[in-house]
Amino acid sequence: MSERFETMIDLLRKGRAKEIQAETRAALDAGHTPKEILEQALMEGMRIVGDLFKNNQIYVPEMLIAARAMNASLEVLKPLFLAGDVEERGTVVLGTVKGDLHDIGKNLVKIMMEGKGLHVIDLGVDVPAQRFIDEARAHGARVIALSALLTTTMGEMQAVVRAAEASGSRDAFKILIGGAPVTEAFRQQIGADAYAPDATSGADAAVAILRA
Ligand code: B1M
Repeated sequence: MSERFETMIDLLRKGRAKEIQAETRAALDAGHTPKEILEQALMEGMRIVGDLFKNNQIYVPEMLIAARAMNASLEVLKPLFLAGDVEERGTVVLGTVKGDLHDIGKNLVKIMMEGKGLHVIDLGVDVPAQRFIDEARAHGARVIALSALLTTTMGEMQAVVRAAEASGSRDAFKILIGGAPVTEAFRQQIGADAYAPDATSGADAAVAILRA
């Protein structure tokens, strides 16, 4: 790994938002692509932060400041993932499910979807099942995209499938799910329509649904 990415991971771990922004710009100037910076510095850094937390070497406040630093770096990268004149391809309602406050993966999914010309209604975090259905109806969205990072909240994805069924509008939407604990087997188990392992394939899956 490059020395610069090691420095960025260290800054992420320490939650140094301003400094990591400057390093992000410096990495771009040095010729690193946004994708390399995202995957090799930011996501690798968050993986390390997660491992430190699991091993009780850091606690929630440190995870929180690392997340803030990641968001600061993403602010620099975001415009570079957005394409210029893309034709609008349809609307997606996106959010992190009820009980879950993790939003970095969701924010990445949003960036990648917008980069592919999708109009994204971002409902934020801790979103109750019925709200996804209400907002999708209100905005004429054909895709409901759900993120969950906790094994204790991924069950909420099934609550969204059930809410769509109960509202009599299950066929009006395709439900796309993703997040670290989520798998294709889980998708099948809860009767969602699509699963994506990362933000880019999440955006591709939504485009494919809206094109069909
Ligand atoms: Co939390 N946390 N956290 N946390 N946190 C994890 C997820 C954990 C794995 C850490 C660990 O123990 N190793 C663990 C979950 C264990 C489990 O359930 N199996 C955990 C825990 C336990 C908790 C708390 C319960 C801790 C506590 O309070 N005791 C608590 C829960 C709060 C709540 O949500 N109710 C908590 C809190 C927090 C913070 C608030 C401090 C902070 C989040 C801040 C924020 O998001 N604004 C935080 C953080 C930062 C993490 C880690 C370190 C990093 C998560 C992250 O942003 N990763 C995380 C450890 C880890 O992930 N290794 C951890 C980077 C991000 C780009 O990846 O979100 O996975 P990710 O997104 C990926 C894919 O999953 C996918 O695309 C992205 C890549 O391209 N993806 C989708 C995501 N959504 C998608 C949707 C799609 C498609 C793909 O389609 C719709």
